[in-house]
Amino acid sequence: MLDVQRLVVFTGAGMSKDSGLDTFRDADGVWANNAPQDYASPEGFRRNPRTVWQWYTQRRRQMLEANPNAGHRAIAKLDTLLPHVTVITQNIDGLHQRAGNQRVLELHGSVHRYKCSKNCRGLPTLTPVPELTQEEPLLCPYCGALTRPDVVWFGEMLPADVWESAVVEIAVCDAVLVVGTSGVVEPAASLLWRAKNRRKSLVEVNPEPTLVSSIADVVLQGKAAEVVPTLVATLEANQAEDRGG
Ligand code: BV8
Repeated sequence: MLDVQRLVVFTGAGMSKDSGLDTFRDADGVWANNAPQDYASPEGFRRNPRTVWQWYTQRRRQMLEANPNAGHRAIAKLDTLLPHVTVITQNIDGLHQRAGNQRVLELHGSVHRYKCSKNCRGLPTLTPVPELTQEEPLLCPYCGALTRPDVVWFGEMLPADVWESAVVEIAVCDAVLVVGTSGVVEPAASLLWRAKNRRKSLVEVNPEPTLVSSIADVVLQGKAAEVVPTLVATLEANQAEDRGG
């Protein structure tokens, strides 16, 4: 990462674990007690809109109460150290933005945005964010259909504009720092194989081996909140040394 000008930081749920938010596929993860098809699919929402609405409201409450951890803050610091940093995240918690990163691509949307479940205006009709006390899905102010979180559920396409931007950033970057993802979910993970095929340097930070480990040039085993700050501090020290001649 020393002579990197354009860096992509690709993150998953493990990035926010040190902020107290559960991952999905760890033993104590979200999917351990909640079937994804019931809570993170259009069919699940159609079957039980109230249940899915309340589940996301509860997660939104947790995400609002959580704070960016040292790993998020170190990634935000990269904005001041490198000319072009793009965070491509699968997370919906908004913690990278709260840490201060200027360019964040949310592949799977955001729990802090809501939209018409029928996308009645062609584009997602973003409606006002409901109160945390709202227990029933609000109705779309334009067509009367149920509203829902503006997140990407299983079987749904990723937002085309975000996806296209992510593909471009991977194509033009010098390196990818991959933090806290199992590399299981597609098409998000395919961006990492695109980077590999284009001979980009891949550095992975994760306490466990993952599908990504097999294509990473460097695997740093450890927690995001511990390893990423050390990595960024090393980069900063090397830059200072280079300036010092
Ligand atoms: C699509 C919603 C097609 C928001 C999420 C069979 C049937 C149907 C579909 C498929 C299928 N097979 C494949 C698919 C495609 C499917 C998919 O990939 N399934 C997987 C499970 C096999 N993908 C889709 O359905 C996608 N859409 O394909 O559409 C299509 C095409 C054309 C036209 C129409 C449709 C949509 C995928 C998005 C689903 N939405 N979330 C929400 O509620 O959050 S996915 C969910 O997984 C989250 O977004 C999450 O971020 C993402 C990826 O998981 P990770 O972030 O990697 O989290 P995970 O728990 O897995 O790993 C955490 C890691 O952190 C671990 O490695 C752990 O070791 C590490 N860790 C732990 N502690 C720390 C740490 N790291 C650092 N520090 C720590 N302290």
